[in-house]
Amino acid sequence: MTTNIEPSRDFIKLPEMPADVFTAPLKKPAHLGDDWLEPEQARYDAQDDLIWNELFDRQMKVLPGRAATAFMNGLEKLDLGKGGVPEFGRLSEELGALTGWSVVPVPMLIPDHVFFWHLANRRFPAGNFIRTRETFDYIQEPDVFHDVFGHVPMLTDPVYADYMQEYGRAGWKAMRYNRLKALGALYWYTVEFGLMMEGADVRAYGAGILSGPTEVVYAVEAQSPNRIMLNVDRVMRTDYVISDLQPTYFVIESFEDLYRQTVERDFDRLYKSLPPGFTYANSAVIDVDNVINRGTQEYLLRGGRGSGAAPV
Ligand code: HBI
Ligand code: FE
Repeated sequence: MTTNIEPSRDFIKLPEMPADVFTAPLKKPAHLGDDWLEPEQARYDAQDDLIWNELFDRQMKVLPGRAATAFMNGLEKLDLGKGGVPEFGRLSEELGALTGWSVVPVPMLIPDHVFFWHLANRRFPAGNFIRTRETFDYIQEPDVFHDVFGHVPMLTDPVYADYMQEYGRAGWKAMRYNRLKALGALYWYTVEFGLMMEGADVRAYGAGILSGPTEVVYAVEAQSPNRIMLNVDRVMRTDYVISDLQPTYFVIESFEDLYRQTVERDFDRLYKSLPPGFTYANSAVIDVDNVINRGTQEYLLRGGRGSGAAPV
């Protein structure tokens, strides 16, 4: 059964969630409204700022030559290395002048429809906390370092900025067809774990890659993973793991190409023909793929995370 509520085309109002759309149950803290926004950014102390600075320095040792030029330029434009956790007000002002995006604080993972709605309005929801020393290397929930260091520099690129907004606008349709997992795969393989060509080189632009020390090197240089040219239709049928290095990365030619592939896609047609689950395993290489490197999958065959296998 489907209900007939459609969001207004401009997404000014938070779209109502039809009762027959299944989403993960998240408990909203009592002090927040329907937009899930914190009234103000958390205050960070000297210890927190030190954690930010150490995380920043660690990334700068591995990013040059591996991160996309757009990302490195974004870091510089926004001056994210000037010490400590950035203040969202300043960040939003600078980002706003460049591409019209802002950065807004949220307490934790927020519901999909609220997340999409903020993106559709060029607001990037960022975690209102920073990891501790105990969780320095691996955290489950996206903190301010992942969200701001990983995602925000990319939003200084005008075409990428438009892609993110289109992604948010596309969310509503995916929910109505109950195909959120498929659209989530697109986010995963682009915004979080995307690679791109720069001349003859492969570089990383995905925030999940760029905000940690290990996956940057693995994604760009290791023999294990497949690297396949991105095809939106194929990617939305591909399973993904969230707790280990990726068996496959998808590579774009340019942000223009990514934007065009997404806005030109007839999502109604796609969702109608898409089975509820995923068709392709995350390590699969299929007939239609334009393969750049076929991976050995050695890292995962040796047991992956926790096995002591080297990310080669
Ligand atoms: N909430 N804070 C936060 N950050 C996210 O990246 C996020 C979210 N809620 C939902 C969500 N992402 C997913 O809908 C997308 O990853 C597809
Ligand atoms: Fe992220």
